Parts: sequence; C-alpha cells; structure tokens
Amino acid sequence: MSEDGIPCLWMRGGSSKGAYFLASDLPDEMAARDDLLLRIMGSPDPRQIDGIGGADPLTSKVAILSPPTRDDADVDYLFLQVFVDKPLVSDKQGCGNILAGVGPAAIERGLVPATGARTEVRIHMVNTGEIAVARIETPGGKVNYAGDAEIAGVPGRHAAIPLLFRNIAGSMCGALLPTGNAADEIDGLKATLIDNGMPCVILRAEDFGLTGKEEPEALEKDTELKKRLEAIRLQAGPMMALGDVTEASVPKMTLVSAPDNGGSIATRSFIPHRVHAAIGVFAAISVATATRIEGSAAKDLAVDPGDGNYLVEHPTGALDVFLDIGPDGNILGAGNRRTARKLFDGRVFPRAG
Ligand code: NQM
Repeated sequence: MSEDGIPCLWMRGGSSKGAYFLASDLPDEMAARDDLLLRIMGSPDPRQIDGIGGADPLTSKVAILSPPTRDDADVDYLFLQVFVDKPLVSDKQGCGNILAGVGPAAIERGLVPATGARTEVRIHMVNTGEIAVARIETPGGKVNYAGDAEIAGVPGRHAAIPLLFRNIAGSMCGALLPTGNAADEIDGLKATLIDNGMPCVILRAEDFGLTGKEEPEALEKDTELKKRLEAIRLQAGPMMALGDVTEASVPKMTLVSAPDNGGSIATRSFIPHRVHAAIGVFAAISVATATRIEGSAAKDLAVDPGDGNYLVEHPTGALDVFLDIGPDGNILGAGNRRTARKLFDGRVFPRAG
C-alpha cells in the first residue's frame, strides 16, 4: 500500500499538529503500523528531516479514526505519540489538542454525517475509554474552519470547537488521586499525583528555586532540573499505577506557581522531557482540578475563579478550562474550547522500510 502513498489529513488540532488517518488505511497489526508511522514521521531523528513530523513532540502526533465500537459514540479515536528521536510510538496517553481535529476529520472523511449548521460528534477516546463531545460548525454540510475564536499559542482566529468531557477522573491511573493522597513526598519535595484526563505530577516551581515564569528555552537548557524531574517521574510512575514509565510519555511533569496575569494558576509543563510551548488540554484540566484539592501542591498558589471558569496560565498565554462542580464539591465534568484547521489532504509516502 505504501508505494502509492497512504491517504492522510494533516491538521492542526488546538495547539498541536498531526496526521489523521483512517484505521482501514493502515496495517491492522500494531508492530507493522507503528513501524510505518515512524517512517512517515521521519523518526527517530531529532530533525525528522526525512518525514512529515515537525521535530517537536507537539507536531509528531497521529490520530487514527474508525467507526465507533460503542453505542454512545459516533467515531473511535486512537491517539499515538510518535517520539521524535527514539524509535517509539506510544498509545499510553490521550491528547486533547489533537482531539479538536477529530470531529472535523471524521466529517471530512465521511465517517460521521453533517447534521445541519452544527454537528455534534461523540468521540470515543480509545486510549482512555472515555467519551468527548465536540461541536463542529457544518453550514451546508461542510466543515467550516473560519471564525472568531482565539486560543493561546495559535495565531489568528478560527471557528470555535467546544469540547465537553464527563467522568475523565482516573483516565489512565484508575483514580483521580492514584495514591489516595492530596500530596506525596518524592525526593523530599511535595508532589501531587493526579489524573483528571491526563496523568500529571504537580510540583511547586519554588521548590526547585524557580519562579515558574521562566521561558521554555531556559528550562530546556537546565539539565540539572531535567535530571531531577526525570528521577521524580520514574518514581511517580509505579505510584500512579502506570508501571515502569521509562519509555512512556506520561506522567507529565508540571511546575506550578502563583498566577500573574489574572489567571487561576501558572504552569510550565514537561511532556515529559521537552517543555510544552503551552499546556495540554487534559493536563490543564488536571492542574485546575488540583487547585481545588486541600493539601495539594497547587491549592495554596491558586486563585479560585469562583464560577468554575479556570484560566491555566502557560508560557504563551492561558488555556481556559471549565469545571462543572457539583453541590458537594465533586467535579462532574469538564470543558474546553479549541479550534482546528485542515492544512493538507493528500497521500503520504513513508521512507522505505
Ligand atoms: O494534555 C501534549 C498537547 C499535549 C497533550 C502532551 C494534550 C492534553 O498539548 O490533552 O493535548 O502533553 O504531550 O497536544
């Protein structure tokens, strides 16, 4: 199949970019599929020069779409992180940014019919077994990408794609707080191990002698900091029921500090080795959730918006997170507004195997 190229939609989803495929266009067998995706992206190579990956974890992502395997969904979405400089493809995390492109891609590919001016797409996120509902503008039965919504980290304005989630707590760790504690101590530091859609380790920037407002480039160069974070991450993995995470892209490591731009909390995220230019959608939901938990590493630094509309500050702005909080303080659901854009539709030619 690969001599003639493989049908591929290249899309921006939120503040990430990736290749969207139909499962029926890829090998069924996992090892063959992953090997093909590495050759498509140009991995392993820090520059991904012989592939379509953008030499950054945020632009080396894959979405695989297929008909739904559940009655309460319209489409199945499997997310794969293709490592840039290692021959690794991981399904051990979801991605809320690439998720933003799934509704449009499913409609573009005819997997989901447009239903009037707006189409609600129920997406089964195969990685975590949970459902997201995306609302896509489809005037005249076609996806509309143009609009007025702005998201941090992406130039210009585009059609808003509201995303809603229910029951995402413990998505990969089985429980919101997998150790049962609001905070644990790892290497002498207070760490909140949490999973509200994304396994995250939340640490206070000040405990590393940082302000938490450093530019990503400065943090990238801080090899001592990266070494300490990796040591903490490898201990946190088994504590979070994730097992040995040496070759996994989770948990994400997030340094938090007090907000300074009118937001709820400030973040610097390691995903898990490179510093995120912004923050992941589910990571931001997990951090916002941590700000509500008494005794967590985030609680005392955060400003509670009072109405459930959190602004999670990051290096290029802030990500809005809505938390639906029940009368007993329980989090019933979460939401976020993203945008997405079709960049290229064609056939991709992998490096020969
Ligand atoms: O947390 C990057 C991204 C992500 C993940 C990463 C994401 C999420 O921003 O939901 O979207 O954390 O590896 O694309």
